[in-house]
Amino acid sequence: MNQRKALITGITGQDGAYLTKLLLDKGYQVTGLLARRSSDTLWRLRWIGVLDKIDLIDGDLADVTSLMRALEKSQPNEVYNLGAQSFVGSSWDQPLLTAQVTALGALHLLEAARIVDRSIRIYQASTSEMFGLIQEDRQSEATPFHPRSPYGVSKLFAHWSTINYRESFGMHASSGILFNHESPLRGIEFVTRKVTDGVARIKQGKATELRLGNIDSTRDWGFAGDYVDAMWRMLQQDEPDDYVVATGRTTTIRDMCKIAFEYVGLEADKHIVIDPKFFRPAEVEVLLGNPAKAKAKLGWEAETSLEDLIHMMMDADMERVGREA
Ligand code: NAP
Ligand code: G4F
Repeated sequence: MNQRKALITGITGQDGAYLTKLLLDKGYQVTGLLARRSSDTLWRLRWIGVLDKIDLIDGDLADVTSLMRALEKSQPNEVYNLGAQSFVGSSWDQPLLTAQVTALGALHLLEAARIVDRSIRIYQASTSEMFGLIQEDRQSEATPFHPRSPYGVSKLFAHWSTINYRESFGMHASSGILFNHESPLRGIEFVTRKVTDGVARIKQGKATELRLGNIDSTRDWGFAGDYVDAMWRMLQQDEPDDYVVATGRTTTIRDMCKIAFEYVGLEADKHIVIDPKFFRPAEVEVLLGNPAKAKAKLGWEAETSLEDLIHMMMDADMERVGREA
């Protein structure tokens, strides 16, 4: 049988690293789209041990011609569109950039695939941020959307574009509505990693406080290593579809912090400082996913508890902070 080929946009991000590892372990030939940056963005691929096993092609989601060239060159069976301006907080400061990359970038990719090879299977990285001001206590594929940020609005455009290309052109384009997922490879700007890095610094005497915004919001957090498996499963189905991927448990930021502080014998209340700078113009107060469809149709379930996830991230950050001069 021919070796299966995958192209990943956003390969240098958290999910890109875990997905690359998963696909290589399954015997895929993996190519990544590499956006031009002035500094090194390959650290995650190095950390997870895959950098010398993949091909990288220069390209950018904002440049449809680069996407067409990447598809022509890599000739993938499957494309995973993970590339995005993915930080909600920045999306109010850079709404147009967010729309160009996160919304139009997805449409560029769909259009490039329609022109180059309609049989390519496409995964679109949709998000629970699209639920925003939640319309149901537990959000499923049938829950109406109400995005609360330029990022959420952009992702909703990409989500509906994916459905539209499936319905208009019969393309195998699926959308994973993933709830928050974290790991030791999470960007430092996101709250879990900011917390595990901050707690490690306090424990090692390199900081005394951790400045946060709204710690009363709740999130349904899972482990990125579990979630990339759901992405792959979606593209193995006979028919394309949309799936919520979540744990079904929601926790406040405050309680997530406690898990991290208690792991190293510290009290969260003594170190957390609330800083209005980190509050958002419009908050998503609660997210709680219903992953029943993913379980029934994909045979997928989250395997890692929030406690195990935060402990894993704490171990990695204690080690990283300890190595710093
Ligand atoms: P991430 O770590 O922020 O990675 C984003 C990736 O997108 C990076 O590789 C980044 O490249 C790339 N990128 C940014 N601008 C680009 C452009 N103009 N052209 C091409 N690539 C570009 O995000 P993640 O956590 O891995 O998430 C993966 C995807 O899932 C994202 O689309 C995100 O919005 C979505 N999502 C994430 C979660 C979550 O909880 N993690 C939940 C739901 C959905 P550089 O490294 O060069 O910046
Ligand atoms: O960690 P966050 O920045 O993640 P957020 O906004 O939920 O977005 C992440 O998950 C989405 C899926 O739902 C993805 F689509 C998206 O790409 C990204 O991966 O913030 C989580 C919560 C928010 O309520 C925020 O207001 O934590 C609150 N928070 C409180 N203090 C903070 C902070 N968030 C950050 N980043 N930094 C703080 O100091």
